[in-house]
Amino acid sequence: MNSTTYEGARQVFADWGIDTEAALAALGVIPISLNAWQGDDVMGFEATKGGSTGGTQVTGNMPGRANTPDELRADLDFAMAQIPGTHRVNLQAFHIDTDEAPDRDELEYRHFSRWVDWAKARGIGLDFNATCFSHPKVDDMLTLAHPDKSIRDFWIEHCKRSRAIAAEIGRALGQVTVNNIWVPDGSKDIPVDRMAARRRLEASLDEVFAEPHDRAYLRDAVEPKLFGIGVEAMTVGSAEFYLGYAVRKGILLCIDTGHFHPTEIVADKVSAVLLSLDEIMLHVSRPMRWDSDHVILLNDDILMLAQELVFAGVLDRTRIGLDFFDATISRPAAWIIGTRAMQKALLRALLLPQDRLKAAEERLDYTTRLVLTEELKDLPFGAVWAEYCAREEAPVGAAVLAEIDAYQAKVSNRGNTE
Ligand code: RNT
Ligand code: ZN
Repeated sequence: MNSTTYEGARQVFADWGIDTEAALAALGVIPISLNAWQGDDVMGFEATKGGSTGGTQVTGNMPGRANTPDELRADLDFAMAQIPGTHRVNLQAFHIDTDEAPDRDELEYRHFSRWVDWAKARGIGLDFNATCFSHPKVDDMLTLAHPDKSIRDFWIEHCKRSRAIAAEIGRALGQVTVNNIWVPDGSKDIPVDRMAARRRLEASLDEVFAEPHDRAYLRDAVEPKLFGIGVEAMTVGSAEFYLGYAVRKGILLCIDTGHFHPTEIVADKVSAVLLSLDEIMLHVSRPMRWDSDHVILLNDDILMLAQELVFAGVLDRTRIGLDFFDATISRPAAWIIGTRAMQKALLRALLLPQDRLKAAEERLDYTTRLVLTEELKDLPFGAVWAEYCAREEAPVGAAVLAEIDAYQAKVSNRGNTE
């Protein structure tokens, strides 16, 4: 049997007791939330763009950055056409689409209604993020935990409005929108009153989350981080801070795979936190030596994470989003590579003989477990992926590159303004 064809591969998997059709059906209903900010180099569309500061850093100068919401939507349309399945788009509050010039504490739903029209026309969901960086009121890397009440109040108002806007987006689309909050707050050098800073962040968040919204349309998420440039000594919103906070409040923890010590295995955290939380959000990223936000690849970290989601049976409690930004390559290519890598990892996990592996582990037969996991690496996953892409009218192999090259040629006269 020729396993380079789908029929051949289907038989190979069937011999292992695996139904490739069931795997494809499962993969087909997993939406991935594409991080819109990959398309505009995390700059947004506000009247004054300060560039990306406050803990996010984009490098590279490939022509073709999206300088307007229309350009960003066109790029997302192109990228999504190269990605099999139906996905979502994750917006930042600075991705406003309006002729007005609202500050972050003045944002309203109407500043985003064109995004909703676009999403509705495509039948896709949207997610949302408060944007607590790249703004003059990020003072000394402090926002919600700033000692000055007027600065805290500004960001509290921004985060409240983000939640309200996300809830209204969800209502307009008839489905859940996640509003995620990440703040850069921390200290470059060793602080002497960590407790005070953490109490301020907690009190600010309590105000942000005071207003109830319909869970059918809004889910709240909070995103911890280990450290950032300029906050090397302490991040106020650390992993422990937000895990406790999310458990107490019954909200989502947003696990960014770049926000831990480089030797930590993020896949290991999924089962640990989902015993205490209903749902999690993921920002799948690729840290290289630090939280560098490289485009995700089909590497061991992603494979292990996808396998955890599948084997732990928590796909329905996990909202998968991406978080990377690279301006050294075609920006839509980054979404295409990254999203497809996540999907390929999920497909591989869905094509594994889960029951057999778990049974070996349960009887402490680690020899079998290791022989199987290594032998399974040779299964013809690629043929099943190619079949999925063909059915979804998405390209595979060199055709992906041809699509990207043709699109990049069209947008390269845009110029990266500012
Ligand atoms: C920063 C966080 C945050 C941002 C985006 C742009 O370290 O990961 O999620 O990357 O909001
Ligand atoms: Zn993130």
